[in-house]
Amino acid sequence: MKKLWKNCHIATMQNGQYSSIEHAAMVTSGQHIHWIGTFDDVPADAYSETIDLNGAWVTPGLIDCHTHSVFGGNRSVEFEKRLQGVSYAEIAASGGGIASTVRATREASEQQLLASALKRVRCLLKDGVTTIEIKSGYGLDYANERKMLRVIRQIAETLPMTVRSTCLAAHALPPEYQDQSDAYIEHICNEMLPKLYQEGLVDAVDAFCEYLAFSPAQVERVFKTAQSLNLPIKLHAEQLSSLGGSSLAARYQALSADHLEFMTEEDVKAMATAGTVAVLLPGAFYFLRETQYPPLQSLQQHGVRIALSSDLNPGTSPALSLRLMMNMGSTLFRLTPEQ
Ligand code: DI6
Ligand code: FE
Repeated sequence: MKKLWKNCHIATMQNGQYSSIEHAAMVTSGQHIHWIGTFDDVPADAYSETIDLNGAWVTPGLIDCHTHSVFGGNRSVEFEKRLQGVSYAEIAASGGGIASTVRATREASEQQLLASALKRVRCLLKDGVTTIEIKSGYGLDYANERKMLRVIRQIAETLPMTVRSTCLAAHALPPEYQDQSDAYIEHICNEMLPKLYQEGLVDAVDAFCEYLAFSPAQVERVFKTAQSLNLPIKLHAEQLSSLGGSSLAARYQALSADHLEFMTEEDVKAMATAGTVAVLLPGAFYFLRETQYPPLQSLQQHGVRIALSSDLNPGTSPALSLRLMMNMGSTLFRLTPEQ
């Protein structure tokens, strides 16, 4: 049976030009769009239902390809500290930052994590997101990474969205491995990742390549393991310093390298050649009051494809709207609305 949706604006992208249909209407049957046009031209037919959209916009479903939507606790205290001049790196060095969310996430039950994550993901869904990627990375041991990944699978079963899970066990050093980062990487590669993959909980692998997290050599170990499991990879790279993580990601044919404020021209060329997508995260840029801009001109000159994402997380981007990220992509990064 066909349904008629009326009283909306419809976003169009014909011939690469963005435009809209005003006073629009849409006819659907099942999951398919059957007809789109102005209300005056609606084909005469028997409609099982007429839905008034009250002037809403109809757009393609948005994709949020980088989120940390599952976590325990919150980091409001750190927000206050940062306003007093303490940096993200200093907070991390004193046991706060990711480590504080790890403590809260380990303490939380699967049910508690699911309940709090669903609230956040529902916000994104209401904002137009129909596909979401969610990372682990606040468990940092087998049981707690597994707990997070299981919650991600449950989100997929609960909400009418496409949900992809990414294992980010190499996000930070867990307290059990203090001063033994190589040993933790070995543990990820030999134990955690293969097991979690075999349990069907992992769709992709990510890591945090940064001076306060893991080195390119350590990340490469994780990439090799991912490759041996045939899992796609992505990387947090060049967010706070330039380590060449994005070039490394490109060498491993990564789906994307994300953040990229401190990337070099060489990194840009490597990503262009590999077809690795540049995921820019204006929420984290804004929230950290970053002053180093990702090299947009260079990315565009070399034809690197660019995506925007929320990076939804409690520390550097407590953002629940991808539309706001689009706005920030324009106001902060000078992307045109069409781009
Ligand atoms: N970069 C980020 O922006 C998030 N993780 C990462 O590697 C921040 C995660 C956090 O601070 O909790
Ligand atoms: Fe992130």
